[in-house]
Amino acid sequence: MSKENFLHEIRKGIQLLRAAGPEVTLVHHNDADGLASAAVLETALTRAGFSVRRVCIERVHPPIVARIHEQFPATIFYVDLGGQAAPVISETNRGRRATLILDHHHPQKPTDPKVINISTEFFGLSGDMDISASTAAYMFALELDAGNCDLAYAGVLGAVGDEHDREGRLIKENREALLDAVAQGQVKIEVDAQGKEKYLLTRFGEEIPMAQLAVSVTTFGGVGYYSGGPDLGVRACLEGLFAEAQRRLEELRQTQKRAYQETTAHLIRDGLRETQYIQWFTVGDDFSPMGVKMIGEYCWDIRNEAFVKPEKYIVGFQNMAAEIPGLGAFDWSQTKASMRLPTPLERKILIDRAMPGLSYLVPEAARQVGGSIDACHDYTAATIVEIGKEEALILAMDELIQAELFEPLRRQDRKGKFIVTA
Ligand SMILES: [Mn+2]
Repeated sequence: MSKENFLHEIRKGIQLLRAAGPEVTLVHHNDADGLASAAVLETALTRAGFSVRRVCIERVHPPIVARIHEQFPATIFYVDLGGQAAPVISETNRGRRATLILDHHHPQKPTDPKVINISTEFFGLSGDMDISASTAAYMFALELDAGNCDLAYAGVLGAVGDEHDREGRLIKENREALLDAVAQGQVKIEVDAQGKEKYLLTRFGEEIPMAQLAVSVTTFGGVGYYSGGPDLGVRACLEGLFAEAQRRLEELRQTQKRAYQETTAHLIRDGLRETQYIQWFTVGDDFSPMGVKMIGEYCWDIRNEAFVKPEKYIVGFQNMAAEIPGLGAFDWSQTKASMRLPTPLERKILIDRAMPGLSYLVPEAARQVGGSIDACHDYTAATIVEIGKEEALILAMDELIQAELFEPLRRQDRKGKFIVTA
């Protein structure tokens, strides 16, 4: 349970990769951490002589995993996602491809010997604050070749994107990457009056605040998901905001602003639908061509607005496009549900433990209506259900909340459950 064991597992992964041939399909997430991880690994693997195809996905969803393992006769390398889905990936792979997972979310063990899950949490490295996927990717790159130390700044960018510096500074493994970047003159640390650190990317001449760059990279991946955004995002991780990226970024921001304004006007006019504990709405296809990540971002954005009830859970739905860039068409009719909390309700859940958290409610309700289960936290969660099952999902959640609140005197310490004290 240590960094040494983690590096040992990485070396095993590299052996597997080398034995499996020169082609690698690199599957990565579309947020700043996922894009920075992809930038680090694509560069390091290409330098090592591999030919790399990148596939950027918004979520690990069984039909998508099936398509990836059918379509590409190459080694498959998941980064910044897949750790929790290791069993699904194993069942899909069934011994076909050498598959590597490098992740920092709560992991599950794979069940296929061809699948190696190098998830930081298996080695006691906390993916919540200590190590981002991009820092893990940087460490992987260093094990491939010490000459990859010049990628340190991209490791730091993903950590900042995942807000691992939210308590004032990067720590542990993320800090090692940061200090490597500082030593090479790529990043500058500034400390404000409160002692909070700020990181400036100096790699490309002018000083670029890394928090701001991470937000821009996430805009490429999320807003631009269906229009080539992830490619630009990966390039921006490596080269900063070059002129073409800057221009496209402005367009994407406009697209996002317009979609948000129209939806907000709609919700103010017609209101959200409500049950006893939940307020919900669907944008249908109105967010197209933005990625489905955006419904979660939007729910977060409006959580404390005057037209939102402070004591009710927020659920927004956005329909999934019938195509995944790089993977082709899918014959599905599905909608992504994102859950967020207004601040007063969040306090009741996280601090008072007086209401159930989303990490309990959402997987449980999704199971009841045949939805997919993915990483959920108490304060943010998501699932995918068939179009038409929206209301059933909401009612299932509402009933679960009801049951939890009126089951007397229960004390549950299980993560995600809440505690009612008499
Ligand atoms: Mn991440």
